Amino acid sequence: DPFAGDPPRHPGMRVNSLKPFNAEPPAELLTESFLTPNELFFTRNHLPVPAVDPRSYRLRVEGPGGRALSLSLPELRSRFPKHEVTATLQCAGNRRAEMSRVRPVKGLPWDIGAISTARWGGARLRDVLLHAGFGERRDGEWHVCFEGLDEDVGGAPYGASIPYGRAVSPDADVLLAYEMNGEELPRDHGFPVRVVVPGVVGARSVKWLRRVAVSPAESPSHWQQNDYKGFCPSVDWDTVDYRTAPAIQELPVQSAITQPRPGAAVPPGELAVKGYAWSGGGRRVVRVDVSLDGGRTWRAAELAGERPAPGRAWAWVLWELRAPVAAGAELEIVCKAVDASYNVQPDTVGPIWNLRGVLSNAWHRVRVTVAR
Ligand code: MTE
Ligand code: MO
Repeated sequence: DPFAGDPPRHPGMRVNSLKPFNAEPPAELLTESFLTPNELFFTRNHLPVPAVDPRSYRLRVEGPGGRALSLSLPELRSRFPKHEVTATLQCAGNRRAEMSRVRPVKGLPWDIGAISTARWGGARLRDVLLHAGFGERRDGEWHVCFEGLDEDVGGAPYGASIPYGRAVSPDADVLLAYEMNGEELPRDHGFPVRVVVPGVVGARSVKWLRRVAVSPAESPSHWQQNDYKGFCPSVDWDTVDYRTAPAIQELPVQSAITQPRPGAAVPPGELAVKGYAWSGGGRRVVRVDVSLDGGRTWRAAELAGERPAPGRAWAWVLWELRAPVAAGAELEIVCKAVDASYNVQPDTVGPIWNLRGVLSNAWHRVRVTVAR
């Protein structure tokens, strides 16, 4: 069993697949705290968790125009200043289950919990690349490719890439993280070193990082080339051509209701509706609108979160709306967020449906009854 060496996990996680391990925290726990506790942080593994000996661990950095580095863990920690960033990671497949209700899609049936937030600590990727002699700018199209220590049966590692400009930008805060919420990285989240690319789809934040390579081409990995891309609703598995769509990087604006849960019977009186909202690319969430009547009337929710630097809103906001509800009422609670570019969420799933079930960010709807 290639998964026999996987670490123990929190029994409260909602498991979507055991081998490889894929799990999300229950929705009501997700917004209990601004930072997600490490043991409740959603886990998205494509392969078995590699067993890494931190004493022999080396990170290789290479590519044309720079010198090759081989960094031990103590070297990574001591040669580069530790930088801390609070960032939300979201899987491209978050809320896929809602898409499957329109028409079945291929992928793990994530509910609304394939998103979590942590305070990450590590070396800036920028500092490591500049130390290796790579420049602030590069003419033409360049990418920074990442490889994990986890390999498929054919020996191919998990891999992904980001554009060079994001990797070296001092404002993009891309980290080679060795800490998560003040602790060393847990094994499920990439021990001993992972990439954290704030504002970008989780798939690019490569865990168990073994190699960073500057390259004129995107990562050749399956997960960069033939997955994590969006398509027209009419494209099916007979007609899909992965070369025609760009790899997902920054994600669209997103929000969801974590409380109450669908089908709940809530007491009459004052109802507290809670949830999260987040947008990609560092775009701050400026407003969350909530409706209790299926979208006919709306009120703006109270937002709570950190005060981010402009264009660097890497973390979600948690929101809450309190409203009186009458005994016996049937409510359709709806939320939708607006980001700093006034991007909004689509009202229904149908027009954004895609065969892989990614980028599912329609208005979130939760039906509840108010008890008598
Ligand atoms: N890195 C490696 N090496 N292997 C993986 O399977 N999964 C990716 C990314 N990095 C993955 C990886 C995907 S799709 C996501 S959404 C995030 O890790 C999830 O990070 P988490 O498990 O820490 O939440
Ligand atoms: Mo993902």
